[in-house]
Amino acid sequence: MGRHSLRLLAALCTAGFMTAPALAGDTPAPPDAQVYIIWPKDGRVIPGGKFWLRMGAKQVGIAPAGTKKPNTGHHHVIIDAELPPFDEEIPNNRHYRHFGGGQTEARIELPPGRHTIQLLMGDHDHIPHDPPLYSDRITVIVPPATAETLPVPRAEQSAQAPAPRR
Ligand SMILES: [Cu+2]
Repeated sequence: MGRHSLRLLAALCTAGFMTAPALAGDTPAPPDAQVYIIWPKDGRVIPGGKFWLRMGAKQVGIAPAGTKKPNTGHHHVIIDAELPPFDEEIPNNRHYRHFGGGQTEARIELPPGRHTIQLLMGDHDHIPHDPPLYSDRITVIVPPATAETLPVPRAEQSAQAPAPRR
């Protein structure tokens, strides 16, 4: 749903024309809670495309999936995709990754190109909170593979080559 239709819906609800649909899950978000990407920074160029994503949360605790504890949730990373519906379980595929173990950092590998990254917190059932807790969406750039970013650089290969016989 676009921003415009949301606004229209909000106006209609305020006017009392209809009942508000479920736009979020049933788990309340703690007041002033915040979810944010610590690293990488927006616009970062990442040669090789492999990096540790560092996930931050303020005023909300991290708990493994399945643990029903007030004011907690677990991280999800959304890669090259939109925010999902807020009143359903967060999808689980290559665009939506769950960190149900309560992880706050994760190894990510991206192919060359521009990619968007965003965090969304989910409750014990993987459903976003009310209101949903998500980070800004950032963009990272993975440059095309070069000699420097290949697994075994040329310099190292020649260093490993057998020494010439005397
Ligand atoms: Cu989840």
